[in-house]
Amino acid sequence: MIDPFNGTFAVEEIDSAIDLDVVIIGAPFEDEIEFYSKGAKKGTKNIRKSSQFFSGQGLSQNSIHRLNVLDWGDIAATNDYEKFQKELASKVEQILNKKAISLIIGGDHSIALGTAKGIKQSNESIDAIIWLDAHLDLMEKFPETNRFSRATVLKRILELKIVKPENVYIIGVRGHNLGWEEIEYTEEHKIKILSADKVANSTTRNQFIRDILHKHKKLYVSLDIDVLDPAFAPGVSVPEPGGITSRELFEVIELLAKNIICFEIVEVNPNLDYNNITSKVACKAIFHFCDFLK
Ligand SMILES: [Mn+2]
Repeated sequence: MIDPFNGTFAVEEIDSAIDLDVVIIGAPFEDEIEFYSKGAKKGTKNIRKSSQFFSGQGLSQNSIHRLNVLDWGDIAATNDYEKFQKELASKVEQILNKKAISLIIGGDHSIALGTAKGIKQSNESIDAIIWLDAHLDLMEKFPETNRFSRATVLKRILELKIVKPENVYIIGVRGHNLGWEEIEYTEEHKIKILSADKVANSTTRNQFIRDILHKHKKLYVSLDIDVLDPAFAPGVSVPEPGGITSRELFEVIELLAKNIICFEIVEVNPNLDYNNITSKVACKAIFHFCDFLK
């Protein structure tokens, strides 16, 4: 058994569980691509460990301690991407079929394809994908001939057709690590973008979120922690200056929380971190989500 995320109970199965609010799954996978600094698969364990640093009780009446949250442990470590995705998809499917929220702790962003397959396999459906990320992750291939990597994962998810591209919202993007083909793709397919500079304007940000909530009930939120400025989250493989603040991220999560049925946090890389600050901000994102989901 693992040491569970603070405020949750470790379990080996969820079949007998009732009245679940949230089930956590650890997804400690990273690709073998040399372009990226290694370490993202250690994020899972480090985030759980860092959660012990906090009480978990926020200023509101609600908290993770007042919800029924289980920690279902980790997907078994493997370098086989197909196998990993299958296992993750099966767990996400089982959680959603029990009407609980799936909360996945990565891992690099390529795990999201497994999450999306799990949503597709389940009896649940989503109305929109919210992609919080410094990057668009919409390359056809990257690097070189690789169709399956953290830089192509949103493109592969869209091929599953769980939502139309116009129901994808990317928040916090900025240059200069974008591909021109990705930008063209967002324009052609009417993907909605709230760039990092626009997130900083609270009126613009709140209007963007209100529009999402007006149109869509059930959301899949994929949080690449590199959406934050490297000053707030230095432990990421592809740091991108000019990012959003922790406070802005928490406000976005707070507003979306009640509509989220699947939430994932990826790209925390403990090898590149300082004093676990990136793992800690990921923990706070989880605590905030729990404070506001009811
Ligand atoms: Mn990403």
